[in-house]
Amino acid sequence: MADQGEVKLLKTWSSLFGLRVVWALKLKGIPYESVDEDLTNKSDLLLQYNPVHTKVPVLIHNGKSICESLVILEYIDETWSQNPPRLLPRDPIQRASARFWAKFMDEKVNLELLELLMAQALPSMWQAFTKEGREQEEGVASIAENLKLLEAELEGKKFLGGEEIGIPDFALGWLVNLVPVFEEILGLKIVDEERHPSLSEWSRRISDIPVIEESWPPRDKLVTKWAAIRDHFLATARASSG
Ligand SMILES: N[C@@H](CCC(=O)N[C@@H](CS)C(=O)NCC(=O)O)C(=O)O
Repeated sequence: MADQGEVKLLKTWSSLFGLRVVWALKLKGIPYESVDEDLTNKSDLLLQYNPVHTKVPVLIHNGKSICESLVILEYIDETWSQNPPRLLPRDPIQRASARFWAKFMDEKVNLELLELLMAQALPSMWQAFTKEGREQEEGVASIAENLKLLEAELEGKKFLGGEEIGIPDFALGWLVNLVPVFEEILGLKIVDEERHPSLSEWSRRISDIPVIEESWPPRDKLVTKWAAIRDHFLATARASSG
């Protein structure tokens, strides 16, 4: 294999956006140095290499930085195009579709799940806090609509990208691990075998990929982290109302 140069990845232990990049690098067999950031005390490296958003992940390749997980995935695919798997299809219409679904994950599925977890908590949504039950039901209904769209898209397909795993699968991949964590904290079911057979099958297929299986953050640690985040926001909202 040609020398891949110096590759460094800034991430955190739990970042779902960081995981996308870890999977791409590992599946393509690209050696890299991993640097875990503390986002409460951002390193000079992070501030220097992602001055616009100061967020992880950041890929640093031969001293140049690439930011935003979906952009990084495309960079990896183009830079190491000889290394399988190909993360974006060759065919322009399929490429467009892969990008469409990756964007859909970020704009709809991922964001709405995070909002559901935080819903009553954000100070701007304090009004909604008093209507906890209905707000939550509305959130769940909206997520269910998006999951229905994904279910239809996945029917009869191995991966969202087609026969091979690709960028939209990476974009949705965290769902396999984090949704059960959110379900546990909120005490409700979001994805189930009966309503989402194709999504459930896809989840198992993703989980069975050794590189993905070995890189999940520990579940207990995730439950503790997300429960604490939610509690923190709820407490802040209560304090600002009182
Ligand atoms: N759209 C970005 C999102 C990245 C992101 O939200 N990263 C979080 C960690 S999961 C972060 O660095 N947050 C720090 C901050 O908001 O200051 C991507 O896809 O890379």
